[in-house]
Amino acid sequence: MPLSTYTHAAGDAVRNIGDFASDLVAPTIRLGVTGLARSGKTVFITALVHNLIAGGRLPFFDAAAEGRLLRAYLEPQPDEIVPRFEYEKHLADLTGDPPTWPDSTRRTSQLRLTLEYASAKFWKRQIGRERLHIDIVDYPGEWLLDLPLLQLDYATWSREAVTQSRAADRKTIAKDWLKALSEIDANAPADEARAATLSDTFKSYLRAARTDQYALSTLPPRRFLMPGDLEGSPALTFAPLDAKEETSFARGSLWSLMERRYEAYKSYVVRPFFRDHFARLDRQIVLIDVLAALNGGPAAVSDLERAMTEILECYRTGSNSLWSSLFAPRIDRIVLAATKADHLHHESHDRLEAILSLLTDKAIEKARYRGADVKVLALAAVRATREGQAKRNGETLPCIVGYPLAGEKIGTRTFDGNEPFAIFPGDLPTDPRKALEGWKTEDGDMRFVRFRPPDPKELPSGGFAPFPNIRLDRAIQTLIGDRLA
Ligand SMILES: Nc1nc2c(ncn2[C@@H]2O[C@H](COP(=O)(O)OP(=O)(O)O)[C@@H](O)[C@H]2O)c(=O)[nH]1
Ligand SMILES: [Mg+2]
Repeated sequence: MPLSTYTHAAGDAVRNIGDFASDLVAPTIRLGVTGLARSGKTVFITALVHNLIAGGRLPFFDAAAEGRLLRAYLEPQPDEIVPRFEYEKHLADLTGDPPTWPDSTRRTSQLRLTLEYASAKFWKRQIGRERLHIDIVDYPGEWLLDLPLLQLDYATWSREAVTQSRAADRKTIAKDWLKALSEIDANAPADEARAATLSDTFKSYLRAARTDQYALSTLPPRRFLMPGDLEGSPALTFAPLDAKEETSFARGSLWSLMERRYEAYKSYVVRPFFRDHFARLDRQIVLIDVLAALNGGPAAVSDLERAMTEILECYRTGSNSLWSSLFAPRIDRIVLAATKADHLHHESHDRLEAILSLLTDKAIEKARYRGADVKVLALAAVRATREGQAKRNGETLPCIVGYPLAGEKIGTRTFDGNEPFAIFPGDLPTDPRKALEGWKTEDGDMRFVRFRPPDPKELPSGGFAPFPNIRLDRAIQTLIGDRLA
């Protein structure tokens, strides 16, 4: 048996027996990092690992603050067939000259970080060091939205999908799809080319329905828009059909081909993801780009709210939950984090947290009730701005200073990525309900230009220490702090 498999299995066994670390087998914690596309997963993982390995300043992470975190290093991950999270490459991007944000990724990946620490109990007596493996699993939040499919058969899913595409607000974007659908006889003999064309038309409609990254919530299957390594495989080449009055379909009909593929999608794509990845997680952080949604207006906010409710539904672990009969999830701590808080002045960070709390209120109540601890935070894994003061109309106002990315616009000005600019982000409303109803300041949309990552050469540390961040340490403390106590 390869050593990594051995340590993994042994780690699990140890956890079951009790917290019992020895030099031979270290316990393992599986930490899930998820969120919708562009929410900041890659940047978060890179910053977290960099801070722990390079000894970043993490005052609210007890083990680090108390000097008990002795060493952190990467080790080969236990799951041989999951791609490795490309930490070195992402870090090289962020610390390059000029620094750039890492490429976007659309699949799951994994990284094992090992911590050596002294437990608080023994620290004063200076005895022993213990180890903890942290297996960090990065996966698209969109995939969680497929969970309800496991309970739907093809006929039911088809009916719902077709009804949805006929809804008033979808009619225009669904025009081509509805036309193609009306020309199809579900009982006609199966034809590969026709199945493929129909599936493509359906996917084009889904893509169009996604006005931007947030309008996702009612459009499964999610892999259609985020296929990862499965692009083009039969399990992803299906579409709903209109059964009309029909209730039975011939073997060899288009309907039965589509039905088979839909079932294959559930069995070979959705179910294994939940069973092999999701159900094995111990702790979870869900990253949420609340500011982008606020910037997109009330429709974007309510889409985000709906998507978050569906995502959080997956973490309900009680006996009545949607899927406790299918798997036995064991996540007992969840952090919901509003990312990119460095776009705001620090006075607004608590307000951002309040907005996220409100947005996820009902879903959190359910999760709490079911036994998981949930904490809401605003954070910036990599702080791309610094705070300053600037004069405007004779008044001194708090502002943030950063380098807007090349091509970003403020008013009539287009940036080239090399000039710093002071921005008045405006305060978030004190009443979070106001923010959800739509929030505009006198500066209109200029609050959320995207910034370049900070230039290591300009940091006080000269680039040798990890990037500055906002509340990253609190996230780490909540996610793993108790395991280092
Ligand atoms: N200012 C700022 N921007 C961030 C931060 N984290 C992510 N971003 C921005 O969000 C984009 C998407 O982040 P990424 O980690 O690739 O998202 P993912 O798709 O969830 O992995 C990045 O390219 C950055 O522009 C942060 O902490 N601060
Ligand atoms: Mg990513």
